[in-house]
Amino acid sequence: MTSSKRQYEDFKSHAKAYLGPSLFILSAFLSLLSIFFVFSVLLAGKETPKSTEVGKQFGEHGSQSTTIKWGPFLVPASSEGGGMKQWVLNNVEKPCTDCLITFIQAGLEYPDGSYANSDTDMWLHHTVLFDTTQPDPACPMSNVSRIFASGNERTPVDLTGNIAHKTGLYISPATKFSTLVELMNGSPEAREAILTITFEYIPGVPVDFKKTTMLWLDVGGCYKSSDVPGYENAIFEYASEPLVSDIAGIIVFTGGHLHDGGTHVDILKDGKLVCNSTASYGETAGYIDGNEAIKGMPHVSSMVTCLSAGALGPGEAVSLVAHYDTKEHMAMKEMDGTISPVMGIAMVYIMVD
Ligand SMILES: [Cu+2]
Repeated sequence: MTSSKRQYEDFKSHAKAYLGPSLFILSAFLSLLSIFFVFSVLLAGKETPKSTEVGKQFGEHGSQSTTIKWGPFLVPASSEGGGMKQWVLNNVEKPCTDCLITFIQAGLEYPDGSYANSDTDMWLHHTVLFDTTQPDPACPMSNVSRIFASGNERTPVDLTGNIAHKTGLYISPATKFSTLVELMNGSPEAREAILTITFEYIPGVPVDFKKTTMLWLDVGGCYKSSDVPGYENAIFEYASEPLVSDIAGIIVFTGGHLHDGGTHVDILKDGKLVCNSTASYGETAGYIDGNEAIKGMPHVSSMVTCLSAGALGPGEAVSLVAHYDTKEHMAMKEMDGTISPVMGIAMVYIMVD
């Protein structure tokens, strides 16, 4: 194994080592949610001025599109901690207040504004947006609510189904946001990167609009990490526990998150498929690896999302099955050559009746 290969493969193992002790202290509370608490002291970066323009949908309701940038974050060299680092920014700027957020998409760029991705060895490994004033609907013991997340595939979340659904996430004057950022740098030098999140929103709540909530499904469950073992040259799957709804509404958006090696996430209602969220690899140049050790390796570049997955009533359960085929798609590896842990997550956004 070359040293650059070793450095590259060290990313995941280092992340685990980095997380391990703190997570141990917090006993079994091993979800991304827990990372929020553990690293809440690791404040870093500053917000840069946001730009706002007229939104692409619901212009008649005064919709606005705004991109908030956080950073720059100095992401360490690959030789220092595998190039992986996490930050949590507390009480960050909200895109709007007393408004409905209808669209969210994360991105990553360098300080000069150019695109950052795996072709230049800079990963938006994960970001999670929290409302710290609400309990999590999928995880009632938690007093912060996950409202959006993205991996490096940067899935756009359009809650309106291209204006088919008059809905959004309501942001009250009291709502407080926090942002978790986890970046990965494969370069031998520390480099800066900036997280971007683009929001579209409507001021207020127009009379014919309804509010949306989100259920987070995770093969790791509510109080455990989604990082579960991966296997080489194998077909395997992980299922989440069913999550029973206590609300009535319509699933207006859902889609999955997998790591390399994943093929699709089945999202189910009472055991019946409502969304087949398929992974695509290497669709654009940014998702073709530029690291010498694995140059040309395609990474997950998008997940199919479902913009209308039917009604959900009280007592009905949603769940997911994450499918992997590491014969078909190469998975990331640890330093010892074993396959890195994998994830299976889906966000299920429900327009509440
Ligand atoms: Cu992930």
